[in-house]
Amino acid sequence: MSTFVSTNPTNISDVVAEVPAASVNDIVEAARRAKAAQKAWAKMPAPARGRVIAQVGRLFEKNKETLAALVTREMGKVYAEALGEVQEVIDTCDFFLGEGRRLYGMTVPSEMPNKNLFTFRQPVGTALIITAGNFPAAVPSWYLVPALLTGNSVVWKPSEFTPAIAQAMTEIFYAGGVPKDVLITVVADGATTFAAMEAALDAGLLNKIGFTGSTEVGRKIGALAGQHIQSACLELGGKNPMVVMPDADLKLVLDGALFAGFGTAGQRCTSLGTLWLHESIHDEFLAMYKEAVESARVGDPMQGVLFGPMLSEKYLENHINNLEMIQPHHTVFGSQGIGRITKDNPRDGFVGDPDAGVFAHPTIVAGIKKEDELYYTETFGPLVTVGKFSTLEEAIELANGHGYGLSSAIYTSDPKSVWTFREGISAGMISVNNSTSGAEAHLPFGGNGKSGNGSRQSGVWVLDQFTRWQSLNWDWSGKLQKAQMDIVESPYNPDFTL
Ligand code: UN1
Repeated sequence: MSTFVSTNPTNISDVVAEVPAASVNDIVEAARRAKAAQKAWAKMPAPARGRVIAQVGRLFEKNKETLAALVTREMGKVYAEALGEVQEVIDTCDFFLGEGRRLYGMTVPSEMPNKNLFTFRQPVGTALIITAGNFPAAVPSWYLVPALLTGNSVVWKPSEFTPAIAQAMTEIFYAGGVPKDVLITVVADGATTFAAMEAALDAGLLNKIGFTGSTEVGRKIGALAGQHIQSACLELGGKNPMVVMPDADLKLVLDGALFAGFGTAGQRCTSLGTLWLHESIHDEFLAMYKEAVESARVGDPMQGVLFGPMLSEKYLENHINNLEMIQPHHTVFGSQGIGRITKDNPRDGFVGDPDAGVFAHPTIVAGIKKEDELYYTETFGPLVTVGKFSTLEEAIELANGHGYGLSSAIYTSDPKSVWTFREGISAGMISVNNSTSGAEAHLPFGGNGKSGNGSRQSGVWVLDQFTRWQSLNWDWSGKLQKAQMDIVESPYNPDFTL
C-alpha cells in the first residue's frame, strides 16, 4: 500500500507523519458513506448542530498551542502565525455556533389573500472539500464548519503535505461530537482525487465541490462541476497589488509590505504580488524596503523570524523556477543571494541550519513592467515585484491588468483615493492602510477573474455555498388562486393632478 510521508520543512530528516494514500475507490466509498450519513445529520435541529460546533471550537481553543506547534512543524510557518491560524479556526467556530440558532429564512407576503410565502435554507447534501497546505487548519475550517453546521456531510481531502494536521483536526471534530461518517478525511494526490471526484459525481454521490488551490486546477474542477450542473466553491490564486500613494505613511507601508510580502514565506494566496509605488516616493521607499528585508531574520520558525522554510521541496523548486523570469531590466534586492539558502549560498544572520531544511532567500524584483512575465504570474514564494506609477488611474489599471482579483491594498491618507480605488479595483478584498494578507474570519473571502468564480467563503456569505434556497407557497384559501392572474387591484384616477 502506498503512503504519504510528511516531513518538517525546517529539518527534513524529522518525519512528521506517514499516512496511507487513498485510492479512487476509497474516496468514492467515503463519499458513499458520507452521503448515507447526511440525512440523519441534517435531521438534527440546527441549534444542536450549533452546539457541536461550539464544542469543536472549545477543543480547538484547548489544543491551540499543540496544534499550532504541529502547524509550524509540518508546514513551516512561524509559530506566531501558526497560533493566528488556529485562532482563525476558533473564530470560525465562534461565528457559526450561533448561526445554528439563526439560519434565517424569510416570511414573505403573498399577492393573494389567505396565502403565505416562506423561504428555507436546505443543505446541499455531501461536499468534497479539497484544501491546500499553506493554510492547513484555517482554510479547511472555512469550509468544514459552515458545511457541517448547515447539515451537510463532508469528505475532506487535505494537502498531502500536511496530513498530520488534517488528522489532528479530524480528531478534534470527532471529539466535539461530529459523527464519524459525517466528516471523512482522505489523503490522496491530485490525479487520484480528480478521478474520484469524477466517479463520485457520475454516481450522484456529491453535491458540492470546494477547492482552494491553483487557478489551473480550479479551472478543471469548475468545468467538471459545471458538467454536473453544479458550481464549485473556488478559492484560487492571486497577484495581490499594494498601491502606495504619495501621502502614505511609509513606516506603515513598510510593516505591511514586510508581512504581506514575506509572511508565510510569501505562500499565502493573499501574499503581496506587486508593490506599486508612486514615482514621488519610489526611490525612498525602495531603499527602506531593501534595508528592512536585507536585515530581517530568516530561519527557524520557532525563533521569532520574519519567515521560515518553504512548505516543501516542491514549493521551493517552484520558487526557484520563478526566479528565471527575472529580466536584465530588473533590479534585485533582499538578500546576499537568490534561490535556496544553504551554507554555500548563505544569508547573513540566518537562524538555524539552512542545509537541514528548505529555505529560500527573500527576493525583491524592482522595475516591473506590464509586459513582464513576472507581472502576471502568481509566484507563491518570498518574491515581491515592485513597479512605479504616476496617477491613481494608472495604478488601478496596473493592479487589475493581470486578471487576478483576490486581495489588494492601498496606502493613502486621502479618502478620495480610497473611494476611487475601491470602485476601480477588481479584487474581492481591499485593505486600506493595511496588508493584503490577514483577512478577518467573518468577512466574505474570495476573488474574481483568475482568483475565483465569485464564490465567497466566511461569514454569512458562505451559507450560500452550502445551502440552497427553497421557497414554500402555502395557500389556505380553500380554492385555486392563480399567481399573476387572480390579482387584487384597487381603482385609481390616472388623470389626477394637483
Ligand atoms: C490563503 O492563503 O488561502 O487573509 C488564506 C489571510 C488569511 C487567510 C489566507 N486570513 O491572509
